[in-house]
Amino acid sequence: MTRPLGITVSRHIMDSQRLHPEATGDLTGLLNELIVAAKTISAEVNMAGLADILGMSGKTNIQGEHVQKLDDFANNTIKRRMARCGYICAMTSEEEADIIPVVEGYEGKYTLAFDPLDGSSNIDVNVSIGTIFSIHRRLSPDGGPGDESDLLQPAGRQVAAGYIIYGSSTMLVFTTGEGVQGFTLDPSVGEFFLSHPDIRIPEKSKYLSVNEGNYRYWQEPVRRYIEYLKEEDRATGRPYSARYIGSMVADFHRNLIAGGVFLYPSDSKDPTKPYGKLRLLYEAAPMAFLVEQAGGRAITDDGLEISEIQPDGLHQRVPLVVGSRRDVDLYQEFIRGQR
Ligand code: P6P
Repeated sequence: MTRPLGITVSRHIMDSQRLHPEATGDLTGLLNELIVAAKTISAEVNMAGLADILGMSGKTNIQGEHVQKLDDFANNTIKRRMARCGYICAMTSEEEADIIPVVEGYEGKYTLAFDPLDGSSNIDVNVSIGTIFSIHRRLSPDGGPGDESDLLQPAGRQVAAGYIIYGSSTMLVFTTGEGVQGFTLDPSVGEFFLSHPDIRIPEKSKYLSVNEGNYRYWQEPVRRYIEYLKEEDRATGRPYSARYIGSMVADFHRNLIAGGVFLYPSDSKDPTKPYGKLRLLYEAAPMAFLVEQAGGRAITDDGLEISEIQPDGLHQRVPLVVGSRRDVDLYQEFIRGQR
């Protein structure tokens, strides 16, 4: 039996580009370079359990977190490939304190923010982890190196965003503003094939995704919202089921496909992190673009649209409530005192 002709991600991107005669092909080129990096990381992640790559590299990143060897590998893979791709003028990574310049003479018209391996604390326990990326059009004049102002742009101005999840299979999920497409890697041929066209997140869900270990540290409306979702009321599909892996890409992906609301609220647990743990530029912003393109919603725990926040730092943290639109709308009623 001949294998059905799958649509590769490169073919999908080219088909999308053909719909935009004004396109120069630079975004296509950027995405294709990112995809090569993703395949390289996927191969390494899948070997992690076998090779002696597990364990700490003995370094800590800007967040003060132990950097595992796979974190280093993923960060360097993306940084080295993208610094010479010719499509970006500046980068920022969760693993690097400062802006990452591109190779002189290779400056392009986009910027890249990325979390090379989110959820890396789960590497050693074989839980799905992921790479997250966010792309903006530079604001500074074309030509020459970009600067922080090119990176510090609101999520609503993203040109593209997505993630690669290294799980039971490796998937690439991304948007360029025309819906959300999902591709699954066939490692036997090294190609991503379209497996989840036009992903839509269920408008209302039955899954709650939050670390309730922080319950005592949350604002009172957050606690009341969580308690509401756990009450029994069959008419409104309650109680919700709890699903929390502690790897945002994995939690987000499950919610995107099956529906759900994910929260990482601000908490009083760590005075140095009053706004929770997640970063805006390369975690909340790309997930906000994706979820909105799939029909969902993303706000802070004060009810501000993630897409409208003007970033004030490369590693700024924001509280996040993201997922099925009606679940996030309901949260906003609690935080506005309407419930
Ligand atoms: P907690 C992983 O380290 C991460 O940044 C996200 O991927 C994940 O959602 C979150 O932290 C989990 O944090 O405090 O619940 O363990």
